[in-house]
Amino acid sequence: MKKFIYQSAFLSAAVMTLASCGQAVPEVGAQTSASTSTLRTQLLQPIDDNGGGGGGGGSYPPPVSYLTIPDGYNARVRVIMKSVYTSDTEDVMGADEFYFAGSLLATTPSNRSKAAPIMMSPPVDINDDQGISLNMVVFNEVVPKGTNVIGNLQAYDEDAAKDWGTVGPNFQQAVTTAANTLGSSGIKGAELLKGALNAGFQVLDASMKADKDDVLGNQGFEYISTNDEINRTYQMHMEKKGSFFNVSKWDYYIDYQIIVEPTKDQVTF
Ligand SMILES: [Ca+2]
Ligand SMILES: [Ca+2]
Ligand SMILES: [Ca+2]
Repeated sequence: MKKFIYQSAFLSAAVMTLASCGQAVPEVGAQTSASTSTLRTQLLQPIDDNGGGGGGGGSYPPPVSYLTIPDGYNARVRVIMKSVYTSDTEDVMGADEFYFAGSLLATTPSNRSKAAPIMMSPPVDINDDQGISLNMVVFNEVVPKGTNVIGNLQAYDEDAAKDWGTVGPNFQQAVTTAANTLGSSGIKGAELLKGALNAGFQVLDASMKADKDDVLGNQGFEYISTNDEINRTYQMHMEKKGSFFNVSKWDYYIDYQIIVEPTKDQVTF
C-alpha cells in the first residue's frame, strides 16, 4: 500500500517538474557556470525514497534535472541499487534467499561498448513485509557525453546452495568475455547485452544441479542518455499472482537510482 502512495506522489512530482520546465530551463541556461554548479549541488542530493513514511506533506523533492551536460564535459554515470522490499516471498515457509544478476552496457557515440556485470551475492534473507537497504553501486563510469547505457536485471530466490566464492566471479567473467567477443565482431546495443547476459546466466544455471533457483523476474533498467543530468529513483516491480491454493506467488519491489552529472574527469573506458 505504501508503495502505491509513493508511486503516485512520484508521478505528481514528475508532472509538476515538467509543467515548470518551460520557465526554468532558459533561466538556468543563461546563468554562469558558478551558479549552475550550485544548482547542481542542490539537485544532486540523494533522493529520500519513501524512507520515513508520512508522504512529505506537499513539499516535493526535486527528483529530476533537465540541465544539459555542457560541451567539453564528460558524464559520470552511477547506478545504485537502493533497496528491495517484498510483501510476499516465493518460499512458503520462512524467508526467501534473495539475489540478483544482470549487466549494464554503455555504448559511446563512436560505438565503443563496455559491459558492467551485476552480481549481488551471497543472497540475503528477506521475509514477508520486509524491506532491506542495499545501497550497492553497480555502475560507476565516466563516459563521453552522448553515451547511452542500457541494462537488464534478473532477480532470484535461491533454492540450490552454491559456492558463491566461485559462482559470482565466474558470472562476471563470462559476461565480460562474451561482451568483448560479441563487441569485437560488430554486435551492438541490445543484442550485445543479451548475448553477454546469456553467457552469464549459463554459468549460474550450471551451478544449480538437482534444484533450480526461482526466477522472480527479469526487467530492463530505464534507458540512460547522458546528454542531460539525471538524479532519479526508479522501481522494478516483480510479481507472480496466484490463487489461495496456488502457493507459488510473490511480490517484490526493487528501487534503484540513476545519477548522471558533468565532470572534467577522463573517461574510464
Ligand atoms: Ca508467496
Ligand atoms: Ca523458492
Ligand atoms: Ca529459497
